This record gives sequence, C-alpha cells and structure tokens, in this order.
Amino acid sequence: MSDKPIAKQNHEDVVSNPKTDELAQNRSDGYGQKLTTNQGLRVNDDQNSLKAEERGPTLLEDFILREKIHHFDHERIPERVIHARGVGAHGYFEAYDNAAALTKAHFLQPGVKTPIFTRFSTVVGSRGATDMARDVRGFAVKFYTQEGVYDFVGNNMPVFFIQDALKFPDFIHAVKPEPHNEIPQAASAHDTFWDFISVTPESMHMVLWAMSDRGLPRNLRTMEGFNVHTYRFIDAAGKSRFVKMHWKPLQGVRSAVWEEAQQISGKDPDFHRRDLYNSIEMGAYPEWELGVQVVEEEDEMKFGFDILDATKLIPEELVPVQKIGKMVLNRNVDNYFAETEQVAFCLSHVVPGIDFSNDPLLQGRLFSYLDTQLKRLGSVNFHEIPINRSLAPVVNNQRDGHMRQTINKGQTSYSPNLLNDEFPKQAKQSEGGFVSHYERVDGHKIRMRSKSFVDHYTQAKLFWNSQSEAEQMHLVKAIRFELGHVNKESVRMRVLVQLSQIDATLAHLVAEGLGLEVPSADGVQLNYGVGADTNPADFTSQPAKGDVGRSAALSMTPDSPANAGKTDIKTRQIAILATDGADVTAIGDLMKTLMDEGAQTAIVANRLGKLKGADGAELLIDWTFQSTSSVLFDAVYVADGAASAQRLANDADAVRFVAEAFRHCKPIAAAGEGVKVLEAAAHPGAMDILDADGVLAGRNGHAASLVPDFIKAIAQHRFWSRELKVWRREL
Ligand code: HDE
Repeated sequence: MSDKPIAKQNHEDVVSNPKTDELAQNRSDGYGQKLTTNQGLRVNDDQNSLKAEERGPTLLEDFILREKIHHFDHERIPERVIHARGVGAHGYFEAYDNAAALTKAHFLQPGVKTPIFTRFSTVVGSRGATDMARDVRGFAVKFYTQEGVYDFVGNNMPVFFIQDALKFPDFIHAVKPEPHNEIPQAASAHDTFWDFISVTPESMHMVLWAMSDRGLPRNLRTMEGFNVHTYRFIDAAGKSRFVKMHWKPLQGVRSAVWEEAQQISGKDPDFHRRDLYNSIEMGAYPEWELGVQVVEEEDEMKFGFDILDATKLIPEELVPVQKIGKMVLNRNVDNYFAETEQVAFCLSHVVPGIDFSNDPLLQGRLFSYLDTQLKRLGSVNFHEIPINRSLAPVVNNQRDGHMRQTINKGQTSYSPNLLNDEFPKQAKQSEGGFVSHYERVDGHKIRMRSKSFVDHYTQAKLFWNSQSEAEQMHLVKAIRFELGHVNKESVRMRVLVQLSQIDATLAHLVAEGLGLEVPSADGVQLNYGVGADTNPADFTSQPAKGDVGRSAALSMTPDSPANAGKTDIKTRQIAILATDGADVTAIGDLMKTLMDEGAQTAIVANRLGKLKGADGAELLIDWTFQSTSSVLFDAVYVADGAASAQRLANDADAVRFVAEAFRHCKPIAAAGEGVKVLEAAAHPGAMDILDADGVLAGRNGHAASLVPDFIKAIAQHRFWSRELKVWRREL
C-alpha cells in the first residue's frame, strides 16, 4: 500500500524470460545520452522556442517546437470502451503434467514454461477512475506460446449479465455513466442500470455476483479468474471435450467491505495497481493455478442447465476443477503505455488444442475484440507492437497498412505462387497447422433464444444460498445502497420483484432497507429475450423453487475451498500505532516476527521523523494519521508505553484509525498500555471493542500469546461477527 522504499528487483537479471528478452530491442532509457529530435538531431536548447528577438513572435520555422508539441498533441489513444482502467505485469506459466490427455496445446504439455503478460481491469470506470469501485474485474492473460499467441480473456466472476452478444451494447449503455450528465463515474449507473436489470431475468445471477463481496476484491492478487464461456480442448487424437477454465489464487480469495472501498477510492485510487506493483517489486510474486472443469461431449446435456449459456456456472461439486498449471507474475512493466495500454487481447487468438463452443455470447465476442483493437490502436498492424508480438514466427502474405514494421522482402505476396516456390506454405496439422474442430452443425437459420437458456433464477438462488451469513448481509446492503441511489421508485419495485423470484428472504431484506414492501410479480412484464413475433410465455422463467443446495466454492469464507489451508500472512499490511514514549524494543521484535512471516509493517504516528522510545531508542516513522489511513492496512497494532498510549488516546485521528479498522472487522491488537487507545475508540452504539472477536489486548491476559494470536487473527483476515451482532439485532 505504500510508496515507501521497496526493495527493487534487478529485472534484467532476476526475472527475464524469452518475451521480456525479446522486448529488450525496443527498450530505451536516455541515461547518459544527449537529447535529440525524433530524427536523431542533437538539440542544443530545449528551453526556448525560436523567436524573432527575445520578446518577439515565435517563428513557424521552429521545427523542434513543432515536432515536440505535435507529438504531445497525439499522445492519447482512445481508451478501451470498457475495461479502460487496468494494470499489467509479466510472468510465466508452467504446465503441470496432467493436461496432455486433454489437449494437444503445446503450452499445456508437461513442464512447458511459457512467458505471459496479464492485465487486470475494472469494467465500467474510465482510465483515470478508481481501483476500488464495486465492479467486475477483468482477468486477461496473453500466453506467448511457441505455437503463437493464446489469449485468455476472462473476469473475476464465472458468469455474465447476458446470454446473447446482440444485447451487449444495450447492457453497456445501461451500466456506463448516464449519457445526459456522465454520472456516476467509476460505478455502475443507477437508474439506467437498474432499469435494465429490473426487466432482465437473465442478468439476475450475475447481479448477485456483482453486488456480493466479489465486486470488492481486497487486492488483485486475491481474486479468482474465470473464462466464463464453455470452450473446447482438443486432444492429440482430435477428440473434443468441453472445458471451463479457472484461475485459483494461491494467496486465497479476499474482499474489502464497501465503506472501506469507498474510503480507499479517496485515499488511494491506485490501491490495487500499487499493491500489485509493490508486491512484485518486493519479490512477493503472486501466483494462480489454472484449473479446468472437463465435460465429455456426450455429457453436454446432462446438467439441468445449458453449458452454452454464459449466465450459468458448473458447480464445482458437479464437475471438480483439475489444476493443470501455475502462473507467476514476477516482473512489472517498464512503461505503462507501451505495455499495459497497448496490449491487445482477442478471443480469436487461439492455438491448436483450444477451440470455441457455440455459446452465443462467445461467438459475438470473437468479432468484437479484433474490431476494438483496430479502433483503439489504429492499425491492422497492432500485432507488431512489441507487447503484442508473437514469439512464434509470423509469416504470411498480409502487407502494408499504417505503421507497418516488418520489411517483407521479395516479389511475392500472394498464394499460389511459383516465383517463391509457394512459400509461405500451409502447415499440416502434424506441423502445427490449426484446424477448427470438425463439428457437425445442421439446422434452420433462426433468431431465437434456446429454450434450454430459460431458467434464470435457480443458479442465482444457489449463489445466494452458498453465501455465508456475513456475505449475505453485505450483498443485501450493497443492493440497498445501489437502489437507494435510484431515483425512480418503479425501478426499485421491479428489482424487488426480480429478487423475489430468487429468494423471498433476500427480497424482503432489501425491501426493508428501502422502506418498501415486496410487490407481487403479477402483471410485471419482464424481458425474456424474445423477438417481436415470439410469444414471451414460451420463454418465461419460473421462480427458483425448493432446495437448490449450496456450493461451498461460491463463498469466500476462510474454510471455503479457495481459502482452505491458506493460513499465512504473507504480504499483509500491518499498521503499528506508536509515538514518543512507546516500547520500541517490543515494536522491533514484533516487526521482525511479522516480517519473518512475510507481512509488511509500517509505523504510523502523529508526525514524521524519528520516534523516541521510553528507553531512548529511536525508530523511523513511516506515515502520519494525515498521510495514511486504516483502510489501507489489513490489521492494526497499538504499541505499549504509557506516554505513547496516552498521547494516541487523546488524538482523535489515532482513535478514528482504530475505530475504523474495528468497523471494517480487521484484526486489532494492543500491547499493555496501548489498550487505552482501544478504550477511547469504543464508541456509542457499537459493542465493547475489547470484547469483540479479533481484538487482542495485552492487558486482558493475552500478553504471553499476543503476537501469535495476532498472527492467527491476521490470517483470518476479517471478523464479521462484529457486524453480524448488529445485523441480527443482538445489540
Ligand atoms: Fe469483453 N470486451 N466483451 N468480456 N472484455 C473488451 O476489448 C465484449 C465479456 C473482457 O485487459 C473490449 O480490448 C463483448 C465477457 C476483458 O485489455 C471489447 C462482450 C468477459 C476485457 C469487449 C464482452 C469479458 C474485455 C473492450 C459480450 C469475461 C479487457 C476493450 C458479447 C469472460 C481486456 C478491448 C484487456 C474487453 C467486448 C463480454 C472480459 C469491446 C462484445 C463475458 C477482461 O472488445
């Protein structure tokens, strides 16, 4: 979270790979060199334009001025229409030894190591928006394989809002800032988004995901990734199997809380990108395992839902996720624009062994990504931009176009040709030539949703059921927040109708916060995705009925599969509150213990400079209560020492720091006299802070085990029981 010194990696030596080595030919750093124009002419005066006399007019002749200003005027390219705000990093993917039977893709063969570039993004906000918006996160990985570039273009949620690509522009128009005033920024729109949602049953499953804690990842390193659609893996014998792909973070899955996220947006809008950058610089490389759910072709129809429907997931209890490799991000970009901004992901970038399904959302995306790169990067030659360049040779008869880099030699740029002995020649499959899966397709040309797509509420209920009580509480509060910003009551009422089709309690709890009654569904016209001549009654979704069960993998509790066994505290940020008179020796011991466990510590005090301990020892202060905030930390420790504790207990900012961490359910420890600050932080309406879960105070008998208990508490991440007591009206 901090801008404070981070141990810089020597990138060239430590974390190079074939792709980062290849990028070296484009890297430039002006150190030790003379300033030139773009033509290499050395510039003598870069401070003054060419004028007639010192106080006279500037001359048109000044080509140095014109070139510099001209280039500046053209610095910006169109930002991505969605997913504009992102952060990227280099790394590698290493295949385990178990995927060869599923796919012939070379990069998934045992032990193969492939350079990758990953870009995470928010969806709605523009490029300068905040990282902590409640939003879906993009999770896109470019694999520079020896068979060409393969792009995984996924999200941090396994389903999507719509079933058919034709609805995408409508959906995005509804969710982006409203067109008349461009409000709200960096968040889903209120009236327009919820108006769309209120009549679109197919969106309800994804709406619950987006309103859940998944919409607020604590950092990018602790979120899952999904490619959402069903794809195909093709094995060496040409056999096709359906697959869904997942990225499982080895850091566990963690989220922030809404109030915390809102505050972070003000305190540090770069919170996620800074965290990723710093973690990589410090050598705490984030890792994800790639997993696949495999469905044999003959089992395609065996589920109660259609695997071609992007609003449905395959519960992990039905089809387990097999881990087939690991991605490590170990190198930051050298230049944001050249790499993160210019990277161009396209669903159509596949390699032999991976193929598409007929998911109508996926099919539409196949068109969109190439089109959008042409618009954004401005040329059909975007594949020649260094970050997009394939490591496998690119040889074909495509020629020319804006900014062409390749110097194609020779007379022929067509096929067949005999003048160049027919080169470049087509590749046989045995030579790596790509062949689309030999799928039999036969039927009528038709514009119609498949009836197998019509159950819109069952999986939404599965998601709701699978959330812990705290997660359900957050979800309800999130919808209350969003609907509380909707001006039209009719929109709120229709959303309540939709929620009531998922779960009566969910609808009731949301309604209660809005001061409304859940209306009857009778007579409410919902949009079931049918054309003007189709009878909507044939496509009506029934409300979710009965026991749809639970799927533990959909929750983020400490014992959910994604978090089970993740008891370390690596990379967690711990604030140590102390000021003059603190027990500096104990702080030093604590810092060492926490850092040995891989956590990061920072001393936060009422001023910068050096803190003088009770015994005269000194300690450098990292932050003040003005320059940082509890929301940027994962846990808080208040140091012992009578003078320090008294000073902090009298300081409203210090007290607020603790109270806020408490509100956000973070672990808090206080040694000895430090308890005074906790006492000062207990405010009316809340439970006694000293009695709450996850609050460890030395004076209350924890002294001996304070630090080990604190470490356990940090590993647990949050203590939702503090909120639940209020929620259950136990307080
Ligand atoms: Fe995208 N999406 N999308 N999307 N998407 C783009 O391409 C689109 C969808 C996703 O870091 C755009 O280069 C359509 C699902 C990511 O550069 C654009 C449809 C999923 C990124 C586009 C979808 C995604 C994008 C905008 C419905 C999860 C950022 C800029 C048919 C599986 C990649 C760009 C990066 C970006 C179109 C739906 C993920 C306009 C038409 C579902 C991670 O081409």
